[in-house]
Amino acid sequence: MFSSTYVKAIPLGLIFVLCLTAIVLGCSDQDSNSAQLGSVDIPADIKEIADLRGLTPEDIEAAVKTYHPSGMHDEYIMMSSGGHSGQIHVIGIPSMRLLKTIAVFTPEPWQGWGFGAEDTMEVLNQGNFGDTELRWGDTHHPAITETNGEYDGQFLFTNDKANARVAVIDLRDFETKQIIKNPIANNDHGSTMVTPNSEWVIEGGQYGAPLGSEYSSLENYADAYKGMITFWKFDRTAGRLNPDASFAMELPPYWQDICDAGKLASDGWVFCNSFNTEMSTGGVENGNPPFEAGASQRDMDYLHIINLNKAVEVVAAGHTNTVNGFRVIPLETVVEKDLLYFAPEPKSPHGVDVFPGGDYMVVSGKLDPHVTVYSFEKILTAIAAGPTQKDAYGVPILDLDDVMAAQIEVGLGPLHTQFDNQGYAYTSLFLEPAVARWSMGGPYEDKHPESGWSLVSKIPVQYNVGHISAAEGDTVSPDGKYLVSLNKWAIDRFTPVGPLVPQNFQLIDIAEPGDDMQLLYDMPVGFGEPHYAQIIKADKLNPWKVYPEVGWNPGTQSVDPHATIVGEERIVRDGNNVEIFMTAIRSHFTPEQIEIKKGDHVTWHITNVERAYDATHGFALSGYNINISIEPGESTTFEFDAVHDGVFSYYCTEFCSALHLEMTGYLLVQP
Ligand code: K7E
Ligand code: CUA
Repeated sequence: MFSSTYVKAIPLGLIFVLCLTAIVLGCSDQDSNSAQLGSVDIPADIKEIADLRGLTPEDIEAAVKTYHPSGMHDEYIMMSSGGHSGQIHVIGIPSMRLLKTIAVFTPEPWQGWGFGAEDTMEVLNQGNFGDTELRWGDTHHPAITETNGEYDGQFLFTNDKANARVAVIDLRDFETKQIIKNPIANNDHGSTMVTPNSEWVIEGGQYGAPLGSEYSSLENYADAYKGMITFWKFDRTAGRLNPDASFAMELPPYWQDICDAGKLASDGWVFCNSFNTEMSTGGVENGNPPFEAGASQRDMDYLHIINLNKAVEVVAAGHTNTVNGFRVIPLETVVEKDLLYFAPEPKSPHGVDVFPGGDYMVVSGKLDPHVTVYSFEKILTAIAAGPTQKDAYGVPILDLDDVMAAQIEVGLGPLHTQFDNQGYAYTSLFLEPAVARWSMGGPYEDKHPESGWSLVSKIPVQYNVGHISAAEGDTVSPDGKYLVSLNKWAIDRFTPVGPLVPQNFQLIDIAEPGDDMQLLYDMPVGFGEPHYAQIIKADKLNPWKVYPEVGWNPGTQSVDPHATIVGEERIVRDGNNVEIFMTAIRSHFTPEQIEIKKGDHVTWHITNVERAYDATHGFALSGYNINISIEPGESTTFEFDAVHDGVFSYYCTEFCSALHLEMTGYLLVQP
């Protein structure tokens, strides 16, 4: 059952479980008191435990492949979208342990995200819509920064479908540093895929609307409503997206869905699928076809093929309009400058995924049992030959027969595709539900010359899979080994917890070729409904253990001018303004008594002067909605108006030492 390389990779800590496997699998026929695996004695009572729990040999093999004894780290890390939790979840692979939830669009108390700390409030407020403080998001597609098409583990982007926002997370401290509200759109979806060196972060639109949050009647849909794709310029040194160097393209008001960046052979191009090319506007209550019928009438929608490099030139030459202060290439210019081509794709498609070599792209038609593979070489040839068809907006339409490389019948409800290192692609099948493994033909055929483009095998999943994520499975060199099926429905998989049921992440072993995929683990996801996730080799991440210097401001990633060192703690009064310079160290805040007057404006700085790994202090102030996490070395600032008189305790929320309960103080507010 184990390949020899697998056994070599199993550390001694797993021998116990391995022994169990050996017994149940019948690898050993020793007497009932002990058995042998190599030179290791196997306790016989292990078999009894397995029998009692009703575990099969396959179950035990799965346990051996995923069990992590205390202290063992995971080989891979999965960055999962958090769906409408608005956060990112960091999950170890293959143990499927939740390591952290990174607060992004939604306030989160443990990280002190959005409860006073100035740097966190600033980031959340960047994402406001006018005066409305948006305090949640719907994250769909996280993207790790890439160098030459490989994850480099430096930054992570994600989108908020609900409000058309994009966030930047710095993977040195796993904290969100920037939220950008798209100035021309109110929702997005094909986001945040990156170009192979992460110069551009893609934000494709979803539901057509007038650009810039303008009003227009739905009767004007075809003229006044637009699709869009925004390209955010990433400044890696600053660790921020630069809106002034960014731009958008106006697209026909079809509903752009998912996008992927070209790479290698197709570097400089971007691909988005679309639906509702019917331009249905719904209105079932007025006797119109409902959206789900109105938007599915045509047999074909359009794969959008976008020449990004050329678009950048067009922007540099100044051929843009300005919408809400943001540069937009108008649709006429998009057409005139040959920035956009369409290729027909089977109706109401969902995923579009670029092959590791960038030479093919695959689209799944949700309502079609095939995946359709397009050849980029053929696309270029067809463009050069000059397309003869155009859509109503003048966008050239390539002939499907001219650009298609293959169509493979994979099963019902195909959605998203990932890749491995064995020449296989994997497509989620929402309706079956299952994950299909198919062999990639063309230049990938040398891995299995007999198969060509064909379905190889399927593994059922529980249930209704959306995205799938394979280890480095959307890079130029996928790793294979593991695939996670991000299932929407769990139904009977876990102990019932009321009508709202967790999602189910299922880990699948894809190391063996052919029809030998194995389900290893179910992880309940009781925090929003994730969409996409990316799995990065853990050793590519190099996060800080403590902040580099005492007094560090994570907002600026530099020492804060208001950082306080031990011995310089003080309270400074200037009229009604009170400024507090505080330190935190096990097990006291200094100062411990602060007396102010009602009506004072308080600016409060706290520096955690610890240098020990994990010596985080929390800071909670009753009555004022202040709750902060101060990690080792961090300096933080918060401000408030002393609107309540009375006696308020502040205390440390992290059990940091035996005298943690004494890590407290009094804020006395005189009437
Ligand atoms: Cu849910 Cu990529 Cu937004 Cu498919 S998307 S599942
Ligand atoms: Cu610091 Cu408890």
